[in-house]
Amino acid sequence: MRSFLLVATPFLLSIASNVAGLAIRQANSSGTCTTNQRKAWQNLSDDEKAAYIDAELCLMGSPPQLFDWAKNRWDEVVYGHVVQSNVIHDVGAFLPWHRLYMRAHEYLLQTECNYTGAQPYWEESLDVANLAGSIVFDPDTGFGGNSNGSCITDGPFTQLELHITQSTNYANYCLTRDFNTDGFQGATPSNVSSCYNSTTYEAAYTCYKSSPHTAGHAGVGGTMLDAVASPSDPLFFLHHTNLDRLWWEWQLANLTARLTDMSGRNVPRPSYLAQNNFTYPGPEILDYDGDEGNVTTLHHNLWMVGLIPNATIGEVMDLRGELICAEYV
Ligand SMILES: [Cu+2]
Repeated sequence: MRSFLLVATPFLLSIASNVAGLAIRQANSSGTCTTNQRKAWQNLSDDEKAAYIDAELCLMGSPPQLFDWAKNRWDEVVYGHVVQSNVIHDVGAFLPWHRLYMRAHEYLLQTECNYTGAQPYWEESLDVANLAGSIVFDPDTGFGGNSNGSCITDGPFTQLELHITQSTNYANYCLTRDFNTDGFQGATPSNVSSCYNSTTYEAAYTCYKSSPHTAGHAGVGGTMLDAVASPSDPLFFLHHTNLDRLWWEWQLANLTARLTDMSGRNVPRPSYLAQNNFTYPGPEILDYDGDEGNVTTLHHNLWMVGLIPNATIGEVMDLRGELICAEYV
């Protein structure tokens, strides 16, 4: 058993050693890169859904590339979130970090698993009235359904073996879900539109985080409710891509100002750290976050743990930039 104590070495190495990964940037002359046409899961054809699920299974079945302890590529994807859970939530970088993490996942599907589509999203507000009836849980075309806290028993991920928890990367456990209809209510259109009406980034990210973001985690429950290891449930990526879409819609409402509107803390509130048993982030990460103090700026570094090259918040602010290169359709 090994814990995840961060040391400066992997962080620095992951900055320096990713020259090959630069292909992720798709330079274009028009300044509007929209190669990744991200659709709602509800609007995918059965063939498109199957291609996405197959690519996820491919990642889960692929050998690791970064860490000697990892059993497969999925472990490494999950680890990227686990290892810095105490500095990517309840902070200004919350939305930008997860935007880049969604791109990392999408990019690995495309480059390592022959996936030709883009990252889909879960339009959760459509399912508030009937969470269990959502098409995303279809065992034949989707992610499998509720399991009331036990191992899921239907769908393509029933055999998924998970290895990483908050305290170890050598666990062996299963994917669980435990639906909570009340917990899902933060995804209602009225909650989403009250976040949309926020006038500053700080108000917006706080609102999106506490309403629609919490709704997806709490509504699905089980693994998704784990603040650290929730990316273990492949549905995480549809949920967070939807959240990213909401942030982008908010940016679009005043794009001139909001392509550069960044703020918030770099260190979560003590109450948030305590509530999740998170340690106070150490200098091995705070010294390299790119900001002078405890205020998040466009210079803030987003650490991708070697999955893809690191980037700054400034580089992910425009969804149509050469790094994310996406459009929500
Ligand atoms: Cu997260």
